Amino acid sequence: MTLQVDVVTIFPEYLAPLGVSLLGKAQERGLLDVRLHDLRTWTGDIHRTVDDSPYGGGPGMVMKPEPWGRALDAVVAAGGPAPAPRLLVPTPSGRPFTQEMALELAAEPWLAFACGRYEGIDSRVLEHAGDRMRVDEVSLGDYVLAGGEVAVLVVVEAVARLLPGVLGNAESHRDDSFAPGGMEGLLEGPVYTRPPVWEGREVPAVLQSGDHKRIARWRRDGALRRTAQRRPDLLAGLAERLDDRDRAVLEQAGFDCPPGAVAT
Ligand code: 6GU
Repeated sequence: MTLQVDVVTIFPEYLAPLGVSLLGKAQERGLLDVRLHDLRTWTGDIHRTVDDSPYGGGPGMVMKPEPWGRALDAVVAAGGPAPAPRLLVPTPSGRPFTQEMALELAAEPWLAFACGRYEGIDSRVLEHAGDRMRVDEVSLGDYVLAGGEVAVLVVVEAVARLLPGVLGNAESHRDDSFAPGGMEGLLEGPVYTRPPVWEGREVPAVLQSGDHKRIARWRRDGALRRTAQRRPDLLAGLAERLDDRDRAVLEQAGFDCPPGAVAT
C-alpha cells in the first residue's frame, strides 16, 4: 500500500527534503507518493496574489480563499472516485501533533496538507473543506514558525517511518519513547557504542556484562530519571504503572514520586 501525500504551498522547494534519506527511499520503493503543488497555480491575477489584509484590522496578511478553494478542488478531483483525503493544516493554533496522531495518520491511504503563511488562511476555506473531508489543524508545539512547510516535513517524516517496510528491523520503532507498549511513555535513556573508553569516559560496565535482565533494569532506571528531570508531566501520567523499584530509583535520584493509584 502506498500513502499518497499532497502538499499545497507557495514554497514547494521548501519540501525538497522529502526526497532525501528515509523518505526518499520510501518514495523510490513506492511506499510513499509525495505530490507538491504551488498554490499560485490557482491564482487569477497577473500578480498571482495569495494574500490580503485581515477584516477587522490588525497586523500581517491573511491568505485569500479563492486560490485555496480551487487548489483543494483540484487535489480532490485528481483522486478520481477515491474518497477525499484527510486534510491537515499546520498552525500554531492547532491541536498538538502527537505520536498517537502519527499512528492514526499512518493508517490512512491519502493525506493532504495546506501550508499557510502570513497570519493564516481565511477560515471559510477550512469550514468549506470540512463539508467533504476530515480537517485537522495541528501544531508542533508552543512556538511560532513562519509557515506550515517545516511542520509538513515533521508530520510526514513521523508518519512515513511508521509505514510497513519503511524502517528496517535495525531501526524498528517498537522502542520509541512515545510508542504504546515500547518505552511505555518514558523518554529513552542514554545510549553508547564502541570504543569502551573514549576521552577517558567509560561505557557503563553493566552494558558490557551480557546480563540482559540487569541491562533492562538499568535502562529503565535511566529512562525514569531522565523523564523525571526533563518531562515530569509524562511521569505524572504514568503513576499507576510505576512499581516499588521504579519509585525507589526516583526517590533516590531526588525526585518526588507521583502518587500511585488509590485503592477504593
Ligand atoms: Cl504547525 N505552524 C506554524 N506556522 N507554526 C507553528 C506550528 C505550525 N507549530 C508550532 N508553531
